[in-house]
Amino acid sequence: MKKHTITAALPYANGPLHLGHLAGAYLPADIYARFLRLQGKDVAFVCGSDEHGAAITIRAKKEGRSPQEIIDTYHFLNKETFEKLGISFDIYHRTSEKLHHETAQEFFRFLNKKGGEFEEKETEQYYDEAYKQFLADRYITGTCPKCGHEEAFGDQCEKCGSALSPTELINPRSTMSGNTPVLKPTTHWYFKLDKHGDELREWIETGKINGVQHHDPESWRKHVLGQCLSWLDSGLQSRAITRDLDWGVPVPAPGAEGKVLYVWFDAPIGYISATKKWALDNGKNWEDYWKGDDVELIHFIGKDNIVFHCIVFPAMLKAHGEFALPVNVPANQFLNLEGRKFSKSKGWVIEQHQYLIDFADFPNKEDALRYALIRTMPENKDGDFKWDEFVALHDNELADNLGNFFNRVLSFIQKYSDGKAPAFDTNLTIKGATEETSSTYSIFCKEQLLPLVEQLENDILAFEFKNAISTVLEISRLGNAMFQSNAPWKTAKENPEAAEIPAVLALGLQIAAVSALCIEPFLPFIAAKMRNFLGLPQAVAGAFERLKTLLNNGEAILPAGSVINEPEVLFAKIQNKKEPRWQELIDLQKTALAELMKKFEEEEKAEAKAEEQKAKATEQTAAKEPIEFDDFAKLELRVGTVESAERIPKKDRLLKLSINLGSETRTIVSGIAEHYAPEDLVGKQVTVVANLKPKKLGGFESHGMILTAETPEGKLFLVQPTEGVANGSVVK
Ligand code: B3M
Ligand code: ZN
Repeated sequence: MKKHTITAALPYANGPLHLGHLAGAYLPADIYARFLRLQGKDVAFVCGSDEHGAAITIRAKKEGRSPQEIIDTYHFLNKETFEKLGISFDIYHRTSEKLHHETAQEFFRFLNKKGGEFEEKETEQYYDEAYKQFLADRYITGTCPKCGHEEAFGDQCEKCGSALSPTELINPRSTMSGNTPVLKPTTHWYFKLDKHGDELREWIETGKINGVQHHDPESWRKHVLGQCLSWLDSGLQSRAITRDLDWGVPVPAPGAEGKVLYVWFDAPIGYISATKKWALDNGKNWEDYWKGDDVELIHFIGKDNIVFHCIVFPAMLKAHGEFALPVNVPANQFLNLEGRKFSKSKGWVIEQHQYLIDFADFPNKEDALRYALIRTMPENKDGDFKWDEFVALHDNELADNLGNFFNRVLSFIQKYSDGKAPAFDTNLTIKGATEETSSTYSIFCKEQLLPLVEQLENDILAFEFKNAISTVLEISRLGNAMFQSNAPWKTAKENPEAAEIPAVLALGLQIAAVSALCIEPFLPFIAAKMRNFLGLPQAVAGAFERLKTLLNNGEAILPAGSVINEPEVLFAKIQNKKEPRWQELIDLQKTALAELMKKFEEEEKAEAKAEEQKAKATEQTAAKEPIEFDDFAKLELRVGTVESAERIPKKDRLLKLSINLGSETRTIVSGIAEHYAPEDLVGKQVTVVANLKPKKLGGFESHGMILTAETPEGKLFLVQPTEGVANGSVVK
């Protein structure tokens, strides 16, 4: 039997996670894992904390705590929050565990011994003499050579996004001591990634491994393939996989004292050690989930981790030789918050644990969030989380569609069927979703419900979760429409004994039970509630396959006589006049963000202005190249008098001037509106460049320009003759 190994990126245990992380990797992975379990598949869904690397030590230093304290805090916070949100990991492991250290060291030892995969190289790296320590890339800041940003890191400039190496930084500084670091030689192990370039290309482009079909490359997301190919095209190079650091997995090799494995070498091995621990605790064999042809490995990640999961880790697995490669890496793009990138440092963020605190007594808070995130999931392009949309999705789709349908069916069962699943005439024809369509119960199940259920299955297996959840809502919409066209409440008034009534109720109940099961991978909390109301046990492995069989045979999920519970409202609307506090809660969130946004806009304006002034100052001081007299003589400068001046609507900087040049009057558009009022200009003499080619400015043709002197602060003054001279006089 196939083994499905599903991994979700191991988050650094250096802080709480936000909604972008949830929508990016954990929620899609959870939907997929839950669905596969419903299909009865053998699944290992593994994750855990990434507890090494500079992300942790920097945070520790900043807070004056030990790395151990940091990882303990955030490992448990993240683990609990995932549980509360229903992310159904089979294990949430930690890379600080002994088992992980051993697993990563064993992997390293194996490749080191194998030969041909690693090389030792001596290079010069930055060293902080005060701290007697080599500096990880993140410990060095300096000026970005690409954009001039003064706080760029040794591995990346966060302003312009360029990938950097520490020696490219201008004015490098150590974040430890603040001093300029010195270059010192050190030896490291490098993984010869380039050696695997051709195999990786074959695997990515054709989905084949050594000529044998492994997966269908068409099933991979375009943006993932695109990133992989651009990496391969730019040529692979060997990569250092060790670091001079005292936090991490010690390098198991002679002469490697004081060195640890690079965090991106040990972290993906964390998937393997997590599987080992889970297997150990559950009487399984971990190798079944990682080695051999029966393994279906899938990595759920955000797009910033693509290269490590599609190039580096597969190359490591391939180099080792015994491991299976992923059959897909359905990386998501990024989620924004109200149109802006999440930024923890700026406070533009909704942390997942904070959401649970803020909405503590909001009913269905977990599923309301899951639903909004699934509907805006950044599968193929960036998504946007907006509070107004959160409300609309909850009220208009969950409450009005799914909740309303479910409630309707269950209240009718109470009212017209004594709280029990009705017995009915299976040969009876009832109306379908429209007045014009009609069928028997079993035909409806087979021809209307089953195709939707199969559609849902295809969508999930193709990692199209947004489409998949729409299909579930399509099922309840169908149920609502079927009820509406049959109108059993009307029939009950006209003919309470009509055989259509139990038949319609039975079909409604069937659709309600189908939606309860189909919604489970997405909204597990509400699914559990729905099953409780229906008196169904919680969904078990293989329930989905059983559902398909029942629908195909036109059999009822709830046989006649099954006791159905009194319904309660599944989703209380947020926009609800009688209970305004939910909307108030949302408004609080919106106000906080709006205030932040205002602050950002002001800061950005001030920044732009400062930059403009800086640019001007450089322009002022920069001397221009010497020119020949002939160059100057090409200018025709003349004195003129401003006869009229007016503002140009919507052009704050421009004035339209009429200037008398003696023999003619010209229209000149000038950028001095912020320095002179129109009325102050009329009658003034100015110096005009009279032989400039006409140019369109602010919607008017400008025939020349007037000369001004600009101070370093950016103020403009007219250049005028001190005494009145005849208009048209030549300036030389
Ligand atoms: N910890 C980076 C991240 O959290 C890294 C992922 C490791 S997955 C093996 O985005
Ligand atoms: Zn930059």
